[in-house]
Amino acid sequence: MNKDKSLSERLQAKAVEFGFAAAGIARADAAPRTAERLRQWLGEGLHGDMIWMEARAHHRESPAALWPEVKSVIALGMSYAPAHDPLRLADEGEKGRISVYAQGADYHDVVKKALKALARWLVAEAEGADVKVFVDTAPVMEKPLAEAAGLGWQGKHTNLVSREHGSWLFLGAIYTTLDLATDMPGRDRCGSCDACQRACPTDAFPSPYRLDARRCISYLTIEHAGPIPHEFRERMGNRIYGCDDCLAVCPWNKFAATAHANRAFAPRAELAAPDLSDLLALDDAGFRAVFSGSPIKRIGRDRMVRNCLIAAGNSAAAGLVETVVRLLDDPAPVVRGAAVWALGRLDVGRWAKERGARLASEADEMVRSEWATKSPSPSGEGLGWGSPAA
Ligand code: B12
Ligand code: SF4
Ligand code: SF4
Repeated sequence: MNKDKSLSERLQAKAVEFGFAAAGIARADAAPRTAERLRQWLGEGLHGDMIWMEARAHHRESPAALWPEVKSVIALGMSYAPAHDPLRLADEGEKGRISVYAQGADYHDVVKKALKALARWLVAEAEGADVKVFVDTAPVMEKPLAEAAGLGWQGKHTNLVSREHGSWLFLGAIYTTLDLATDMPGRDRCGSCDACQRACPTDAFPSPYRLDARRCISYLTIEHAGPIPHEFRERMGNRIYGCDDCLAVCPWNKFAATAHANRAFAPRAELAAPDLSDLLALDDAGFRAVFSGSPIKRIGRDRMVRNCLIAAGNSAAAGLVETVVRLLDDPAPVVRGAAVWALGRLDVGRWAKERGARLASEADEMVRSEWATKSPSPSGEGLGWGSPAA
């Protein structure tokens, strides 16, 4: 069949007009190993409690399983390349670190709007075309499809890396019934590099190209609802929403010009380097006011305050003690539990005093178990942890 090459070319030029930094086209069946790898990942339980990954796994496995009429996939990338080093706040314990991707506008909204505009253009150009647009939340494997469409390759950190935009692309996809001219797939250019594997603070890669989400700080701070497992608390440092470490160390980022970044993702002043003390003071209404229009709003106030309490426990900031003590009375058990841990790290004497006053009246089993676990101070001079308190 003689495919309309000029339509593919015009489509890619139009994508740039709508704010995308990268666009490519693949046949809908161009990523055949994806289904098996997804099944293996889910089978090993590496998705933790993201049960929504299992729920429509059969649709996720391939574009045709979701939509049998699909012929081509248009993969799109929108750049959020940061102007500053994403790791620059690592040693500023009283600040919370929000992942670069979440410091500006919600990418779901920005990318979806641009995808819809591009899809409308395509339908107007090619009579009879049918289209569906996806970003993030649909049962679509965006990374292998983007690789198949030539946007880059899935690096050892499992995200898509682009020669031009490094690790800083949001992905989206348009499925269409059109049989479009395709691009060459991306080629793996990781070589012998293992910078991302070494950078991970929680050893979340069982092997290159595979992520154990249950160990990933992005999962723990965003997707995981209960208490943060003890094993990861210290290693979270001051990361309170997502994590950039494996992305930030990738050598291909040096080609990522911030000029291509969509301005909607520029950091909002209050999210670039927030004070933990401000975030710990948020109630539900305050949380909604600060995080409206941001992807962070999805996790809700309790999970955010839980994350900030872990960061407070790692901060060695005596000035946070009174705020932490106030949160021992929070209505949400997950907040009270994290406050117990934070206090034990910040002030062992105060922790012992508060424990005496509160343990007897604490009804929640999980919070009781936090009081029963001794907490170390950041200097290592605490009571030692892991064994029941005397
Ligand atoms: C679930 C999910 C998560 C989970 C799990 C991440 C993961 N790696 O699967 C958690 C919550 C941890 C997460 C974290 C992040 N996420 Co996320 N996430 C998703 C989501 C919704 C699905 C991903 C998925 O299908 N995972 C299932 C696994 C099995 O698929 P996979 O990662 O592609 O696995 C492949 C490899 O393991 C490979 N493989 C397996 N074995 C082998 C062996 C060899 C030799 C080789 C070569 C390959 C190979 O094959 C698998 C299939 O392709 C996508 C959106 C979407 N709908 O696609 C966003 C998405 C992947 N996330 C995104 C982002 C930005 C992030 C974070 C950077 C956010 C942050 N800063 O905190 C981190 C990065 C953490 C990391 N290192 O991956 C972007 C990535 C953009 C890009 N350039 O790639 C996406 C595409 C969202 C978007 N629309 O832009 N995420
Ligand atoms: S996002 Fe952070 S915790 Fe997750 S794999 Fe990358 S470096 Fe590790
Ligand atoms: S840091 Fe190195 S190994 Fe990891 S994705 Fe980038 S090039 Fe590949």
